[in-house]
Amino acid sequence: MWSIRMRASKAISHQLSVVGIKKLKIRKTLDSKLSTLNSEHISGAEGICEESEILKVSGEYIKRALTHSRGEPDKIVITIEKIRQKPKTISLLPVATFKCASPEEARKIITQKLESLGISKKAIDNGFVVLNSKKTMRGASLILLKSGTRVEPDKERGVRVSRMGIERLTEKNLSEKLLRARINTTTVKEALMLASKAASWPDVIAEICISDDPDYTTGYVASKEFGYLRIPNIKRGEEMHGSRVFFIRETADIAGLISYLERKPVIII
Ligand code: WAQ
Ligand code: MG
Repeated sequence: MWSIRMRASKAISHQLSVVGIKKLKIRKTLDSKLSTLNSEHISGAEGICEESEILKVSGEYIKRALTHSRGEPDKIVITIEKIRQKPKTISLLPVATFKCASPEEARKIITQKLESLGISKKAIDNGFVVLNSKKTMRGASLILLKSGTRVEPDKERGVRVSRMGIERLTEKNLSEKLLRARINTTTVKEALMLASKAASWPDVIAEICISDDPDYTTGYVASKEFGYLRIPNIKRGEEMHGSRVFFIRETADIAGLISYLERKPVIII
């Protein structure tokens, strides 16, 4: 088994003028610093596949990076890594779609769902600050469900859920099920897999997700209690912000949680 990850970004350093700096050498160092500090996330993807599928999957990821609605990247990084650890097997969360006409209604639905899990108003409000922030993260924020404290170590990057795959037969059944609901897209499948992996960790109580793609306005709230609940019109079209937030137990072992989300191979059966 192999883990494949893609990350596409665009430098925004040239928009910040480094006025007055004439010496080329200094300017070059500064530029390269700025380009890592000020690169905008365009898109990312992660999956697990067999060796025979590596070319196909990485080709699909590169195509996705090059045709993304968030814009044209100037850097695409593909990481292909052999997985030595035995994957853990988990199952998919059940899927349902809410009726929802606006972001305001979405917030009400989500708040009510999260409060029913014992997540505090403060934690929910802090979650929405991250979700509505104009600064898009590459990963997710971790929020303690009572105090509302943000605990991910890198607030610009967030925590990236990775290394999840799905058994062929399970994927086939899922596709058929999603097809009947007319939502058989890579976006839905990948989001459902991500949410299922995150929910499989005991300290993860719930997740909210809003896509950062300007043309994708359906988000979700997920938990092992109520499954994966899709919420149409969670944001207005054209908006470039979006994010993911995990609400975690106040007593969570944060390093253990991050290690599970980022490194532990998981196969959905
Ligand atoms: N791990 C953690 N956070 C991530 C990851 C990841 N692997 N991938 C994306 N994010 C965060 C990051 O902050 C992005 O800005 C944000 O989520 C949105 O990512 O059933 O497409 O890839 O129709 O734009 C929801 C599907 C689609 C709802 C979500 O997210 C449905 C989507 P995007
Ligand atoms: Mg996106």
